Amino acid sequence: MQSSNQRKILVTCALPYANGSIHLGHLLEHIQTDIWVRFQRMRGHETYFVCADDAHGTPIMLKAQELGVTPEQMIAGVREEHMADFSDFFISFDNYHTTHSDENRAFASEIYNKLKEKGHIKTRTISQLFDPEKGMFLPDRFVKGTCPKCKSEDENGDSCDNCGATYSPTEVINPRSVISGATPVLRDSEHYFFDLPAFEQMLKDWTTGGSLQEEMANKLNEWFEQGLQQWDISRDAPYFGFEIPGAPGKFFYVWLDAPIGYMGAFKNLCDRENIDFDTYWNENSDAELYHFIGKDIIYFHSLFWPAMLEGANYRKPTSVYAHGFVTVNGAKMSKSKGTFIKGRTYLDHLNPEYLRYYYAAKLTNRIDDLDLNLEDFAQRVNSDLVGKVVNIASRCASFISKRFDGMLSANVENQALADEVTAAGDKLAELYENREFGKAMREIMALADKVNEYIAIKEPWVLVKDETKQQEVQDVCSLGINLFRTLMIYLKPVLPKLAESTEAFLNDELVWQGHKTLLANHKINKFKALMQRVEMDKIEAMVEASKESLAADKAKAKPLTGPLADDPIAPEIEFDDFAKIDLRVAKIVKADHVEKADKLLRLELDLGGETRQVFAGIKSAYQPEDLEGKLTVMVANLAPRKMRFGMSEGMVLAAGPGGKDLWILNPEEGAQPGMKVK
Ligand code: NOT
Ligand code: ZN
Repeated sequence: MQSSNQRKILVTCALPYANGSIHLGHLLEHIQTDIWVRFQRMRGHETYFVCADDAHGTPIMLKAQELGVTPEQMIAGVREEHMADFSDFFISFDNYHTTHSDENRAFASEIYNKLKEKGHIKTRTISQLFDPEKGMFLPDRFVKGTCPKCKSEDENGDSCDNCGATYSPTEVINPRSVISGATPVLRDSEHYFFDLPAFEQMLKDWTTGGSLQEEMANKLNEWFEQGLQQWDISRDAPYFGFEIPGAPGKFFYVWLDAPIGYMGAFKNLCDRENIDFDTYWNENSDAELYHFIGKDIIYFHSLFWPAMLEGANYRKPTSVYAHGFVTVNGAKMSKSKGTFIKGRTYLDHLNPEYLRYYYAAKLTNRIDDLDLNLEDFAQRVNSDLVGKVVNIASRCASFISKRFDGMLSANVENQALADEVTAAGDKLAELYENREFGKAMREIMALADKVNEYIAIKEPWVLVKDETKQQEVQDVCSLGINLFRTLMIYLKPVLPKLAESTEAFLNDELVWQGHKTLLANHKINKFKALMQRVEMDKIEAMVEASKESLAADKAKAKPLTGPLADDPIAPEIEFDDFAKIDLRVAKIVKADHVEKADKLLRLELDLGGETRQVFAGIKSAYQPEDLEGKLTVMVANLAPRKMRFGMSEGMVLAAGPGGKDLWILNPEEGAQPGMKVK
């Protein structure tokens, strides 16, 4: 739809780091933004939505090293995973790029060069902790030691969890490098700084002139009062990022090229789809630019970023919209409680639209935290979506298809009710526009209540028994279906998938303007169940799985190094799991070939009185006669397994990659069959 009041809107979400999975905290932001974007698109505005992985920095470099892959390999894999997660939550990006891209390198260099030309880049030598073993400067979070204030041991390099003090890593007593354990030394290096204070007046004007959230404007005023500081934008090699033009061995700090990544992601889209980049980014652009972010990164988006843009002659954001953090069941997301839930784990158990709706129902346009209470979540989704909205359709649909061949009536049975539901459109649009999604959801559910009441009073299931009331049945149910349709138009930004199924059912595309009209003399399709109820046991299974998936991750982070690096250690187990395994010394009393088996030998093992038969895959390395009489180690309490050749009653332990290189474990003489191996 093209009209004179069509807006041009570019929207971004914060860029997730390329070294971890998407979790329900990220998803609050992506869902919030996606709802807003889908709403704008439905209203006919030219709206682009871009995001990217934030791919640079020390933690990403180190994580890749730990995994024994290049950072490029790691970030490519993570980006694939992130894109799949977002797409399964119906986040409708026009582009999902990476900050490690040619576009981003070009913009970062260009912006830096412009700032430098204008004298906004300063250099200064600073002294920082350096890991002499690893040969690198240590970011604060990679230093640990004793708190200089309260003397608590093993505290962070920049703050103490015990007494809450903050300090510089150089003040830490007995500091050590988290990476190598070495004692860091102080070392000088020249750093590049962005002259933020030079932009103070511009930032003040931007703060008061724009449409910033009140809390954000207050926060900015606090920062202005404390005085703006120069910002250190360089890091020394080794660093995974972009080298600073004209400064060999110096790299842009990840936070410099992260926001520029918004431009890089959009440029990549522009090149692909022939969109004019400058329309959105030049100094005098009349397009709108919005960044949706979490409250923890306001400083970067409301100070550094507008100042960098101004200094490099680009437009500044129209606004920056911050949200609070997600808590689960009233507490910080916790790995041990299983409430640190990854997007993928959620998807393995639950419908993504439940979460989209629940977040929408609780979102305001303020920076408050949002609690995902899992019982309330189930209850809310079941009562609102299944019990109210979808219920309208399921109560009316079968009468229309069975009695009236799927035809909706030409009459409007209750004009006042129809008008009320239609009239809500303007107010709902305003609420969506202002990101008051919770209020919008409450309005919509109040309308759904009214429609349900109407149907309950009319009782079409009673009317239908009276042959003279058939027209009324058709009229009542048609109005019910029509108002369900209007409500689904209103809900489409939140529930795109349910809206799609509704479109198929109604034979009608749900467009925003459609809320002003009703379908008359219109044929609909057979009703199929549109949404299942949330089941509490699925939620419990998700929480359980979240405990597991994190344990597995912990083990993944500790692969072997050296020649066996391609044979990673299995996920971590608890001591209790280990204690379940009963290892015993066993004597091989007999060994034979097994007919038709290429890998197996049949062993008879003496466990100090008891004899077991075990089929072992060691034929490539041993002749049966060489084994007889030897001691080895077996898992004595493994449940017997029926194999093609007979029962296998345990397992013998062997080491090696396989083939000829395979050795059964061989306790020294003196060990007795049946002894426990500890
Ligand atoms: N990766 C960052 C984070 O906190 C967000 C970067 C957003 C982009 O997860 N930047 N800016 N400014
Ligand atoms: Zn302390």
